[in-house]
Amino acid sequence: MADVHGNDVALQAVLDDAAGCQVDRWWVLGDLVLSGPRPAEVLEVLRSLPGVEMLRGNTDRYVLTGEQPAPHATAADAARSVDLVERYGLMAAGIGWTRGVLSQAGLLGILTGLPGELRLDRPGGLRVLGVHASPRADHGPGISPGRSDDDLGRVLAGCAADVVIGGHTHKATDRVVNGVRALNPGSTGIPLRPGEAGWLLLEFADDPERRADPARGTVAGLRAEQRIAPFDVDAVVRDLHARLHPNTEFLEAVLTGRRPQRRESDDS
Ligand SMILES: [Mn+2]
Repeated sequence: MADVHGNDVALQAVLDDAAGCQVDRWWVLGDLVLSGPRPAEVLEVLRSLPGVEMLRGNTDRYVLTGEQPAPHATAADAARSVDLVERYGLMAAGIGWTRGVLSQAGLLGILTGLPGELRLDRPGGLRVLGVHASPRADHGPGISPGRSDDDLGRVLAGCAADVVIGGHTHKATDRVVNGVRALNPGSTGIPLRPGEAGWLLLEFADDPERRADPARGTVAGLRAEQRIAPFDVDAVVRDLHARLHPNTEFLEAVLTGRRPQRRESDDS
């Protein structure tokens, strides 16, 4: 999973979908808490998953540090534009709200301890790397279907992995670039298609218990199945209102698709 963004309804939909899939290990690739109405509940559920490992996304970093997406507006920009000041102020309010909820629940420390990447070395030699956006970066252009092979290949070069899985762009992806399989599960909590939580089911061919079926599209010793779990968008919107989330208006528009997410999103 990636980019759960504090959406407990979408998270539960994914877990319900996964219930029949014999998942024995979860990776959660960052942007765990910011934006949705239930950051504490999401963290509690995530950390209880079997074999779970999580990493820190850029918005998890914002919750810890108060930073906002670069490039920052200059003082001169801000002096010229009330809208700009309002936008930064609203973002700061959302970050502060999330930090407050997690502090109150005693869960902020979970974010502090998160690593920047995850690694898994399979018995058969397959090396798997989990990142938020791309190797060594939790923001900027990430793994997406639209990025050129050259561009993506440059970012993946030297990553010492056969498979790289990243989130951040919210765009489900399955490509092979310069022999590296690049995957993106799409976003669980703020999917591009409203109400369709994304996640990725991986099955390793070297697992003696469950041999992947070559006829089902195993590439580089791995079968990856993009899965979609429908969830109740209106329930999330109602909860944002009920919880007095400071970004409710903006998030309602994004979750319902009335306001599209940025096309080549740098900081989802
Ligand atoms: Mn992100």
